[in-house]
Amino acid sequence: MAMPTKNQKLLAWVDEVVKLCEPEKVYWCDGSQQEYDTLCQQMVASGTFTALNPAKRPGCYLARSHASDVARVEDRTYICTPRREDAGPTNNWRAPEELKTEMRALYKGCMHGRTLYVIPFSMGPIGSPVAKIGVEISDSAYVVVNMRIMTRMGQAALDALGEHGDFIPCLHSVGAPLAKGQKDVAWPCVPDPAKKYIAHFPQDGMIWSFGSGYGGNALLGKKCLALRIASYLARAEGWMAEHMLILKLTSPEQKAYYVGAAFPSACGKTNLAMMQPTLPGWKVECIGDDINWMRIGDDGRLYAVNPENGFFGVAPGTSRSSNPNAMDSITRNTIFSNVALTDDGDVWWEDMGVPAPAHAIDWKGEEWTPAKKDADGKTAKAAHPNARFTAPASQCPVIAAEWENPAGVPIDAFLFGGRRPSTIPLVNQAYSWNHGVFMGAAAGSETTAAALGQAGVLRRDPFAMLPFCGYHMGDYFMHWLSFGLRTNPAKLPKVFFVNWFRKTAEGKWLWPGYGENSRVLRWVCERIEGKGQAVETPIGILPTADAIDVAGTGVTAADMQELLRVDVEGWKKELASIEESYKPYGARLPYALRAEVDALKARLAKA
Ligand code: OXD
Ligand code: MN
Repeated sequence: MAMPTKNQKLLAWVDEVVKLCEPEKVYWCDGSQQEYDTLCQQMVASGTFTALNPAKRPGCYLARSHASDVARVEDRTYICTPRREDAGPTNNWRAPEELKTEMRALYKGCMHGRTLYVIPFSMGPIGSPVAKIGVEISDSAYVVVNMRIMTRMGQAALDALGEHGDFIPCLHSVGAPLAKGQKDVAWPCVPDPAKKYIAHFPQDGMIWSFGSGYGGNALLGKKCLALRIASYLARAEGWMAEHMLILKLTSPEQKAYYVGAAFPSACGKTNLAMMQPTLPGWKVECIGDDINWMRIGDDGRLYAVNPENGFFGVAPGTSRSSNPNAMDSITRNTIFSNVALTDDGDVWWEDMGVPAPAHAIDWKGEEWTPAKKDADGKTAKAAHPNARFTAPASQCPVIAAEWENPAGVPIDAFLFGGRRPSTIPLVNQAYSWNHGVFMGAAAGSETTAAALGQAGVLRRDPFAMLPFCGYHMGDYFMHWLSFGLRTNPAKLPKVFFVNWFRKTAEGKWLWPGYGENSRVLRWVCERIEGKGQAVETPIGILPTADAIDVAGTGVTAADMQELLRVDVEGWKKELASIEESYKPYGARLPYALRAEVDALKARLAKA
């Protein structure tokens, strides 16, 4: 058979994996629509997919995963640097050769009875100088069709790789070989969570995943390649791979601004990325909702590319009021995972903004009514809280015209944030690049009682990269700081810390959020222009009481005062907690961050 590539490294690697995993068949993906349709139909026939009602959701499918296989498994995620200390205190580490030996034994014969798919893909627009080619080998057709939406997948990526190009090998198996004549299940995986592995070998530029078929565990271009491996490469090569949305904001004067924003998971990144501003004349367009690769351009500014091609968004909570543009992106050609199936062949999830159906099939494939209770007596969820939609970015009604620009877009501002019910103001501009890095390093989110059984527990998630940094976090901070030396700091984005999640002592939200966040973004733009009513405070540059127009929002002057208050006692505690969070980094914590702590302490002491 004529091979679709002459790349010897790739051919040799596929050969080696075929010998190890012993699949029944090998199939090279071309990325065509026909291939996608055929695989989807095969999955409908095998029970993995349910085709949704074409009159309601044309070209859409629903998959239900195994109950053990519903989310990223951080405790089974490994960064396998040769030396433990290079993975750092925030990553699970295994010695590379030891884990390879352990995993090779698991991979031996693991694809019996299955097809091995070779999935060439490009992270970043094909041919962009910043794009990286990966090749995923997987025994999951679900992975193939999701990768076709999330990446530029198929022959075009192989052609870009060429005969001598290099690629990042990504090996994935659901870990469920079939004996002769054994009938397959709808969602093959390794049910025991302790036997799933998401392994990264940064020095080899290689990813091995075993036992899970869901999300970031299996779609290896996303968190594994575009964040963990890419962050490692970025440090070595002098660029940045960040867990950030990228948005374009256009003012009524038609001036465009580009913003990168990093928030921990579940803080509304996808909502902000395609927000509908309530401020008249302002427009938000989306460039990406999850990952941002940046390089310094010839003019000294940071240029950002979204390496992805689609959205893998959390469905529950997505509604016409929280994110109308996401709702419009998923009307067609979308794969839904672990949402509920309505009797008329459509999908439903909690907080979708439409009444619950009287009857549905829930994410477990069981009968569901709004009265259904779980074993613990709580109302049973129809959709899993981590249910997802996989939708082409091109279907977003506000995708920016330049979203595939191979050179990227020049970033004007970075936002960091998280869910912080107290202390942290609505918006706070950093005094300097280093102060901005200090803010990013201090990002974190407070958990809710519902999620973890303990309310008000703050989890630091520096730069929202805690689960995604492929090396030592202290070195990562140093890498961020180094950009203040790599280019003229005046050319770097201005840095802001935002907090849409402030509450009153009684637990009421102080800020309406969603489209009203455009009011904060306007102030950010004013600051970029060197304007905007602002006051220098011990913690940073805050808007004056009337700098942010809240007319018509219901936010009172007293609310605004609270949202912008410098809570000196709260900040003293905050600083102690930040210092505590630095401890694990030891000597690899850059001195510049300690200096920022000391400077802030001194400013607070005088307040
Ligand atoms: C995601 C995450 O899935 O950050 O994007 O968890
Ligand atoms: Mn994410």
